[in-house]
Amino acid sequence: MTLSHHIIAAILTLPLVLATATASPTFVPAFPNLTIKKPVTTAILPGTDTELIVAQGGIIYILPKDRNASEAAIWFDLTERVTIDKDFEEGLLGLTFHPNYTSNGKFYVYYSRQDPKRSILSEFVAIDNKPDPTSERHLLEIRQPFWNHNSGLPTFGPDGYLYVSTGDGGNGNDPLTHSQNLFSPLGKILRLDIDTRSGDLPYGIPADNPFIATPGALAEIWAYGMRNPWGLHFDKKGRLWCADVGQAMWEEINLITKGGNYGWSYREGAHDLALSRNPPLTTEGKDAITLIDPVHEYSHADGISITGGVVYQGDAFPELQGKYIYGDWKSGFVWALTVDDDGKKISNTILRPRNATDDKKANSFQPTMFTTRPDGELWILSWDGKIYELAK
Ligand SMILES: [Ca+2]
Ligand SMILES: [Ca+2]
Repeated sequence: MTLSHHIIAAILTLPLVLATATASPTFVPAFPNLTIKKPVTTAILPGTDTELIVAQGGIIYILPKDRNASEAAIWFDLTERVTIDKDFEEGLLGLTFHPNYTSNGKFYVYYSRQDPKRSILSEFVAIDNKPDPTSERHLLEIRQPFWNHNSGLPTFGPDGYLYVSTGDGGNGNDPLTHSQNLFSPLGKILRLDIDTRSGDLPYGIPADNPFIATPGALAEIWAYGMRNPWGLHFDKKGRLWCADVGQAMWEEINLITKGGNYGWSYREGAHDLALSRNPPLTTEGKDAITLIDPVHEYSHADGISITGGVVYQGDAFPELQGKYIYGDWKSGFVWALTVDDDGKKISNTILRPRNATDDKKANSFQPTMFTTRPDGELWILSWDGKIYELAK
């Protein structure tokens, strides 16, 4: 073999080496015998190694330790309070724990009620890690004009404030133009100080909320122009990620900044929405509105409804470290997005290919949420009630 043969051999070998180094993980059922109907999210019970899993119908279960378990114990049954007209998008949609839960026992849920149709953000208190059903304190009751786009998934920021996304109220194309309206709590990310009170409110308004001095604007608003955020996640760097479900064309991922306008329903993704019912966009002068484009978008060639994710910080898959893992509820695609510290997209790679066909029965994998478990690895919840994890 000559030197040039060696070089050719080395070149031929190179792609194989690279392929090995970047091999995608596989997605395997983590609890083969367990089905949790419409899982929405998981949460770690602070101060313990217990994990909870939220079912959209209104029950919070304890995730079994036994991977062969076929049943999960109930931690909190909210079905008497969670009332559902359309179970596709209504129900129990969020759970998060107070940063000082281990001393005050407080936790927060977001759920649907009817007559009138509304979304409720409530505080409960757990005593010795057992929820006290008499402890409910309503923080927000947001009227919902339509059954869809209720968003949810409250989460605490590193600043100790509670963030909750609300969705535009529903129907299609934001018919009531809630998202751009600073008088409306819909189509927003709200930020509350649940440890204080402002006036008669059951919570406080953080002094640095962006619209606190804007006449008529809701002081709770942190960011606006959202459609139906599904997944609100603070990463270890303190960045707030928000996946926003699109209308008919584009699915998007945003990095949320204070006071930011994320475009809906002037724009879907980074594209003007022809059916926008908003007044003409003012782009100059003191009333100029600046719309913030998503960090990343994908078209409906690749899916139909984004499922927001988390930045991976685990050890088992070093190649995923620092990447935002997310997917599409319908197509079953899962991707890993790399964004630099300035919020600029570097790459977006496929971790799991699309489902083989559009037949839902044949393709049961439909991610509803990506969550982080106590060991830093991921759960991937699926609409079929199964919980998946990554495997090599
Ligand atoms: Ca709604
Ligand atoms: Ca947007």
